[in-house]
Amino acid sequence: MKDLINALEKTKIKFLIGFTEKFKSSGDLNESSIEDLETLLLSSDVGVSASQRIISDLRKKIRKGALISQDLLNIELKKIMTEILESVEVPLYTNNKSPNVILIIGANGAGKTTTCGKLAKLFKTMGKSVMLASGDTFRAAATDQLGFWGKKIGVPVVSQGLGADSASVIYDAFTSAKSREIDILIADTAGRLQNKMGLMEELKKITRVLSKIDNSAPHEVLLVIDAGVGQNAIDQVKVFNEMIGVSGLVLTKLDGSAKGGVIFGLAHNFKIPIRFIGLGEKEDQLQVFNAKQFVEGIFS
Ligand SMILES: Nc1nc2c(ncn2[C@@H]2O[C@H](COP(=O)(O)OP(=O)(O)OP(=O)(O)O)[C@@H](O)[C@H]2O)c(=O)[nH]1
Ligand SMILES: [Mg+2]
Repeated sequence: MKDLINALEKTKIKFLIGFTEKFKSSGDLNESSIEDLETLLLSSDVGVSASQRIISDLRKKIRKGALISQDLLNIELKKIMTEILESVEVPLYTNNKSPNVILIIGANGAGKTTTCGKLAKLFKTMGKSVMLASGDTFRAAATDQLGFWGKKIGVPVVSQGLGADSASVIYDAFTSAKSREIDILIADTAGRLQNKMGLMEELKKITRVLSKIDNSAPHEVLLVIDAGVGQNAIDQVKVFNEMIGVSGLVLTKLDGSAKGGVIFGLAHNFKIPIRFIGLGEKEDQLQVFNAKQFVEGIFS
């Protein structure tokens, strides 16, 4: 919880501190302070529709014009915001397939490779056997980067040379993981934004090839999103979900970003489970998403 509170510091300053100051000056919850709150939600990257939902839920709960304490208001706000996030608090379930295949996708620099390493660590700690597949054959250092994580965590990494066919690397990893009875195969992919259609075609090919071996694979398509991109996160989810299909989200780099409020927009707009959150660069700085703790983190 301490890690989460620290990571959410900037998001909190932007939202809660601003809100407390504004409320103090107006004293009661009237039309103008409700507008202030809505503006603050918008400037905290919560997004239009999620902000409107929060405000309308709040209006229902508190009789307009009623003088209420800041504490009471915070309690109601926390409840509403927790409800939004709870609708997407669905932990990643791994079945007893051997292997479960988790495909990691996302935009350039979102934190995919780092998340692969952190996830490997998380599953290993749970007693699962893990294999990593380096499906990013586009960037020279990508395989080295994943290899570094594999060594650090102590899990095998399947890779081929630069320019190799990404789908064939992941296909090979799948057959190898199957024969070695590995529990979890985590496949990294490239994230080049400059060639969006090329990337989407490559990702589609990967899912096609995987489903040939096992028609339920990939068992999870995890879209990694950098919280720092703010509202742009909404577009990223839309595009990847339409083109590939996304079963879970990872929101990274919450530490050091003041735009963590975007999580409410993601939850409200898509209802796609948020599986994990990234709170730093280190191997143990990935947490299973917990709605209550997240909101506590902002309000603490
Ligand atoms: N502070 C912080 N940094 C992170 C987090 N996750 C990843 N990073 C950093 O973000 C940078 C990019 O991470 P990568 O994992 O290489 O991102 P990627 O999506 O694989 O990037 P490409 O493969 O180039 O598309 C690295 O410097 C990571 O250490 C996080 O949760 N917090
Ligand atoms: Mg990468």
